[in-house]
Amino acid sequence: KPAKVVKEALDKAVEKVADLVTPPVPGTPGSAPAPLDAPSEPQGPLPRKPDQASPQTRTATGAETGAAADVREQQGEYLTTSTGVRLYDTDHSLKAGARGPTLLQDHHLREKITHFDHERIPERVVHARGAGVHGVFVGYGNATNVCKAGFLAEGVSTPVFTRFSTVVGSRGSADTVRDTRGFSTKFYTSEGTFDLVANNIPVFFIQDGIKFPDIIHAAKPHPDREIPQAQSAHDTFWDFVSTHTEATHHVMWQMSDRAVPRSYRMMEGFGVHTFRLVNAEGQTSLVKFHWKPKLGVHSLLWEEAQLIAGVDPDFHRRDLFDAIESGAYPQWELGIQVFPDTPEQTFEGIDLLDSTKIVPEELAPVQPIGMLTLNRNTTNFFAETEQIAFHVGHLPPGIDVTDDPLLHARLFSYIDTQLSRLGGPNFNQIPINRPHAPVNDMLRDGFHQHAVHSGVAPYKPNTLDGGCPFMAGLQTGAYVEFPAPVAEGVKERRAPASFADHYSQPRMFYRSLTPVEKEHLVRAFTFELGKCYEQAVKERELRVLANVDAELCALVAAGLGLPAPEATEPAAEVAPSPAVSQIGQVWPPDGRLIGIVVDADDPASLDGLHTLRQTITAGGMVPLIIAARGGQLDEGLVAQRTFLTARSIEFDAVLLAAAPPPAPDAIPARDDKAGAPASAVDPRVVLMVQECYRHAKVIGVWGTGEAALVEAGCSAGDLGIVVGETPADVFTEVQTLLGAHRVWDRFPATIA
Ligand code: HDE
Repeated sequence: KPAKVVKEALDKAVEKVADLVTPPVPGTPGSAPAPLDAPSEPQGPLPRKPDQASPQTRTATGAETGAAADVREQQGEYLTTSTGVRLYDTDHSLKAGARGPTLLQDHHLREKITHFDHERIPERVVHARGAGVHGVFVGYGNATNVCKAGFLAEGVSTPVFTRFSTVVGSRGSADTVRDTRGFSTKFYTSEGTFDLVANNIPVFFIQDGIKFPDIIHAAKPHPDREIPQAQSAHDTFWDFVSTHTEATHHVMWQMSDRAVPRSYRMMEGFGVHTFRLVNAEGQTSLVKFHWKPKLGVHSLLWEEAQLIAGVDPDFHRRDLFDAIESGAYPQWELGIQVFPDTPEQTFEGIDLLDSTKIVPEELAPVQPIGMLTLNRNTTNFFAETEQIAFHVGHLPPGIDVTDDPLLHARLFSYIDTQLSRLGGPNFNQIPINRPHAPVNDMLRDGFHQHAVHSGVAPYKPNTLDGGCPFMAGLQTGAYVEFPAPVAEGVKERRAPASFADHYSQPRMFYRSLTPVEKEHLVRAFTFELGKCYEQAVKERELRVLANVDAELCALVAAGLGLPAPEATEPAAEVAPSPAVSQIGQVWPPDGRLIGIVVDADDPASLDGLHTLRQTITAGGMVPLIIAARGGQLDEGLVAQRTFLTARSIEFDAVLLAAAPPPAPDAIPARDDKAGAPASAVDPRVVLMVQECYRHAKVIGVWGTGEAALVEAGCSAGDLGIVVGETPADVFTEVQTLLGAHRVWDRFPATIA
């Protein structure tokens, strides 16, 4: 009898499972809707894209783990649980009947939700918003006389990962806010990892790392209601920097165009601190690291940056990924300024341990020593960009630190922060962080230990593991700290006297800018201080600016409607450093976006566009056709943007092949009832021309396009407007003008 009961129960269960496994007929009661285009058969993995291989990596034991072990394909044959059990349904919880309660027994439900609940990790306390990509660094070989690091030798190619970031905002904040940008590069060298954790501004807010929490607390949103996000235009920031005057030099750079880059690809990078290099003979030099972009240094205008923050908050991230996807690999030369390693550690009177000072390039030229090419996008943002962990202490033999007190706090901070961000001490075992040099450490256990360490003696000295591992020496590649003499004195909390000059270099910076750059700087100060509520804060910052430069102070004061105070410190004369200015050179227009406005209903506006597109692409730029509607316009010509999706801020130059009439989805720009004639041109095209003009962008016109120009209040004779008969003629001149980035002369000269 019992056997019969069991058999009946089993049969019932099998029947039920069979019911569940047989997919219900779509459309019948209780069935899920038929999936759209979902594959009905299990599929093998899709062929991996060439860029999907993870870096060649090794575990902490030194065992190699290749791409195959680390990259998990989404398109496996069957969906499984995390323990590899195949699943027959992931859309319905296990319930007591179709309308009954959910059963606690449902392991798949609980595993899926629990994992989801824990998907987020703490964001970086600073530099939370970033974008990272892979690349390669090739040494020129000319640095071997000052540095023995193998990756700098001629032709040596080293895989790298570079992460660009803003400092203040959260992970989801906009890319184009006014802020310093991070520029961190991990070199996976064969002698161990080298991290160059740099910024796009060559100086820092503070001279001693103990002040870092203060400046960051001041810059972050106000603690009571957490606003503003990713901005320095608020009282706490200006309260701090106006009372902590060593920040002045950094603030000058941050109020300049440097803080609103056009693209990550068009930024310089600076190691900020002075490092010590050691060559094969044991001789040392002091150096500052620089990244010089092949595309030049270019910025947005403040109004553009603000518009982009709303229209396309991912502007920089998208720009970087699109460029790499299209094969336009951004490049930078790594350069060094080299100074003799003297006991004073100064150069031409500039204290090399003071991170608020630069050494002007006119005094110590930047010598290129290798080339960085970023050529591969990430496969998984979280696994790579989010989990990468940089550390200024990751140095290969040949690169050593100096006694810069800012650098020393960083040597502590970066490892400490990863403990909470990446959940334990084994973060260097995460694939993106794994060194490419063999690892043979005696670090054991801890959260997320991936290595299965063999042996019984993870200590030294030992006999039980045969004394392994052994110590290297200078000849066998050991990292030996340079025995630099330690400064004499007593223990004290005090800065050297040479750190006290807070105004000469800010003055040098201001006086090195062109009039239009000075004007942008004045406007930035006026904007940011204008956003402050506390009168005392504004007045105090004006007193700081009075010590920098009287003209600067007077202009900002005028904008704020406050009296300009007198300087309280004697102003030493300084020689300008033209190298800090961004204007005046001609750069390749590679990677620039060219918008072309056409009339979808006027075939004449498409004449010559095939050839024009080819010319633009061949010149390394990206043509984007803008029309009233999307889709095919002509054989091989597609509108990539519509008047609804396009905004001027996306383009470096705009070409008008037509003056399209208002499309049905346009909101009328004028009130016809007031008697004004309705615009003959789509108002969004008119706005695009007006914004391009205001933002000093080149505008090219042919065919009926001139009517759009006129409707926008511009005319053919205006600066930087190229009118011609054919697209080819017009574009040749547009391309030449793009070399200067903007039509700078369009800005009224209000400063000498
Ligand atoms: Fe950082 N900084 N920093 N910093 N920093 C971090 O480390 C810190 C400083 C920079 O893309 C944190 O992993 C202190 C100067 C970049 O992942 C943290 C001090 C420069 C990045 C930290 C400084 C930088 C960071 C947060 C004063 C330019 C992004 C997350 C002594 C040369 C790295 C992390 C990435 C990130 C601390 C000053 C650049 C908290 C204490 C100067 C580019 O450890």
